[in-house]
Amino acid sequence: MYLNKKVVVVLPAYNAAKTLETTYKEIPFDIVDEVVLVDDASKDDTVEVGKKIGIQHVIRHEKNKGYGGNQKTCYKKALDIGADIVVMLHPDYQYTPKLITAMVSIIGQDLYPVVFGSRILGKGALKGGMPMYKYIANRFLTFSQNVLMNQKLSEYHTGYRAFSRKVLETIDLSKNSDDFVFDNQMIAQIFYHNFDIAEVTCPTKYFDEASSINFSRSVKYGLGVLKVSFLYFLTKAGIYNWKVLK
Ligand SMILES: Nc1nc2c(ncn2[C@@H]2O[C@H](COP(=O)(O)OP(=O)(O)O)[C@@H](O)[C@H]2O)c(=O)[nH]1
Ligand SMILES: [Mg+2]
Repeated sequence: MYLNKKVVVVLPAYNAAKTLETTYKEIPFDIVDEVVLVDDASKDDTVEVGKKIGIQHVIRHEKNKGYGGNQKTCYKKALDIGADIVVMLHPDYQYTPKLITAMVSIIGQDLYPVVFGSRILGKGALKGGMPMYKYIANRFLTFSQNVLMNQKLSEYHTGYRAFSRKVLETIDLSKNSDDFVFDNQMIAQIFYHNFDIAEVTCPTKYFDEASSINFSRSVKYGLGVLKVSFLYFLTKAGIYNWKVLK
């Protein structure tokens, strides 16, 4: 609990057996109440590891739904078990769980309803080994998105995010893609409903288990996020009515 608010960490997992325990052990259980692991039909023993280390809620998709589909299950479960603050953390140990305390405190003190762990604030990304093409793409996409959405985030692509219950109850995640672009649609919905997003600097690590997305999937993702920002721009300008935002 943090200031009487229930804190739930959700772990959207796909083939995370090797890194799950290390990630889980670093979660600050002095403030985190419960953990939800959603396994998206992994080919390894993610579920067995999750149960062995004592994660309270382990859910398995029988069929692979994708990263967005996985998160839909995560947030639904977190709200069902009464979360007031939800932190989404990748179980691939790319982002340190030690930052959860800082992120939760920003929401818990009612400063901001959403907090992102940013790899781009500061110099963490390249130092942590982010491939140069991903870094350049991130910077280019972020610049374009800030212009189109009239916002000022340091990046739109981090996998480390915390939300207040109110935000998750306000936006309609069921309309979003089941693929990676889900994350970006969620940001567009958050801004559309006039919630602000805070950012904290987050160290990041790139190693084999922490990064599996290849070049062609990255390109598909890049085009997808530009489309999201463009539809957001058109909807805000009253030229188009993008139902996902509403
Ligand atoms: N549910 C689901 N998650 C996936 C799939 N492929 C990758 N992921 C997850 O998506 C997240 C981001 O992928 P990752 O390879 O770490 O990308 P990177 O860290 O941005 O290079 C990780 O938490 C992966 O476990 C998939 O097919 N289904
Ligand atoms: Mg990763």
